[in-house]
Amino acid sequence: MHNLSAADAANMIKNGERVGFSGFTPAGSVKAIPRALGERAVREHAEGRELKIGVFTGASTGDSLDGSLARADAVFLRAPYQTNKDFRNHVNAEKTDFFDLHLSLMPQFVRYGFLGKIDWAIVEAVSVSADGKIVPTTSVGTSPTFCRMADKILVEINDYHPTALEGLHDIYECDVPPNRREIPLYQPKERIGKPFIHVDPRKIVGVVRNNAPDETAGFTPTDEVRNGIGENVAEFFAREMAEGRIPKSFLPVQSGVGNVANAVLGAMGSHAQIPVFTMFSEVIQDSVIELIEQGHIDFASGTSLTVSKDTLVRIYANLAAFKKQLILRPQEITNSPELIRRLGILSINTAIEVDIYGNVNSSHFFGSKLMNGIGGSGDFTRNAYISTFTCPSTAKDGAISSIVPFCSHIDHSEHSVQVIVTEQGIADLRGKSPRQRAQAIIENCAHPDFRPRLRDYLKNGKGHIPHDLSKAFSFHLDYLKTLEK
Ligand code: 0RQ
Repeated sequence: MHNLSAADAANMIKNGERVGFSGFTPAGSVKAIPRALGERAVREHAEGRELKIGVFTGASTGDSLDGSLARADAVFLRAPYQTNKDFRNHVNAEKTDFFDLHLSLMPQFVRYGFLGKIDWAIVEAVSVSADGKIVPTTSVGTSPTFCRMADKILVEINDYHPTALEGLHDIYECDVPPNRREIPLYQPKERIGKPFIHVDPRKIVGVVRNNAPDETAGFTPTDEVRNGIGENVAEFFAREMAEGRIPKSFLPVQSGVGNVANAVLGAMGSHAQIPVFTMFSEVIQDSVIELIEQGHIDFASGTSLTVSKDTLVRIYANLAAFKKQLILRPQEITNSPELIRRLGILSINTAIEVDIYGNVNSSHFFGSKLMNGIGGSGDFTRNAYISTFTCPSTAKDGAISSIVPFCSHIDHSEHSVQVIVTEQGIADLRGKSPRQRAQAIIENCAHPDFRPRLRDYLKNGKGHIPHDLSKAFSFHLDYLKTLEK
């Protein structure tokens, strides 16, 4: 295999090319090559030559990729989910085009040709063999499909991760309609694919070596509000089980990313009535590993191991045992609507805001500013056995209600969202009309300070969904006015 420096590899990429990078929130994202590409773009731009590429990934990547390329103004288009501050600012300043999509769709969008020709796949791996077997590091994401569809492949071997990771991954790709069949997975623990990505070795243009750890953000220590949300979620699922709507053996759980999601999972694990459970999720966060260590989770299926450095050290110290309880798959499998329905997943995702009729905004502030994106929340919400959304009842130190008359952006509609949980309580929306839903959300989930105003809104609205369009965004507009002062 041809060894290259990161700069040599970056020099091969031409202006206007489309690149599929490994990486998922941001585990397993390539680092050295995109950083070198960013540095090259700065030089090229200084000399008046354009260097901008199309960036496609599994989900969010680290600062070496999204941050470096945004700061170098080296991206003409990106999809899907991102979490980088500089990249987000770049998108919100309209300096680059970005579109978001359900993460399960990413591999098939590439396979169906919806994103144009993919020129390069650049993937992080622990090993690559002469016959083209690539063993990924801490995530799978869309890498198998990028590698198959791209003309050329660059592999970034990362020595920070042990080669003993081989065997952690289960690589399976779906076929193209009309030949597509069911995904033959009937239990989260089953294996259906290969432990490596198998490519035509003639497509591998070179190998770059690196040893930088994943650029995973840490968690802020949990607080009373997040713990309250967690306890309410755990209480809700325990009650559902006690009342016979969830089987006594429980059902597999999906949990989103971020501080709230981490706290919620911790509370699920410590609830006395919730039995040992399995995760069928996309992201495996710190709390999942802690619950495996404590015996509350027996198995976790995901597409990324998004854990802090300390947690990764613990996993690697005990890797043989963890490999029996963890599996990493492509995101079209972890987030597959077919599998989410079949396995009966209990989904827990995080909202930025929720409206009184049950629509959820997970991705934009005040209708216009991108935060991270929808991620896999839509894949799970639309297809879950029970779909729940959590958020604190207020944001910005209590200055704005997270429960609003009408969401300023809608990612998940009232037709898919079943349960809302804040630190105030639980609103079970199943089987309720719009007015009944509004009452449940206002009385159980809204912060007491905002309830009178929400009650007035509902009282004055008319029709099947009682909206008053003149006041639908009044909460947002009032908050924005306070910022102008
Ligand atoms: O901003 O730090 O500048 O004040 O939003 O809020 O409380 O740290 O929440 O880390 O749990 O992230 C939805 C963003 C929550 C995340 C979101 C401001 C708030 C703060 C973050 P500041 P917290 P978390 C999994 C599946 C995508 C959908 C999903 C996310 C910042 O969970 O990206 O779950 N989800 N996908 O102040 C104004 C409001 C606000 C607000 C919060 N109502 N108005 N600002 N904030 N509510 C992901 C994948 O699939 C990969």
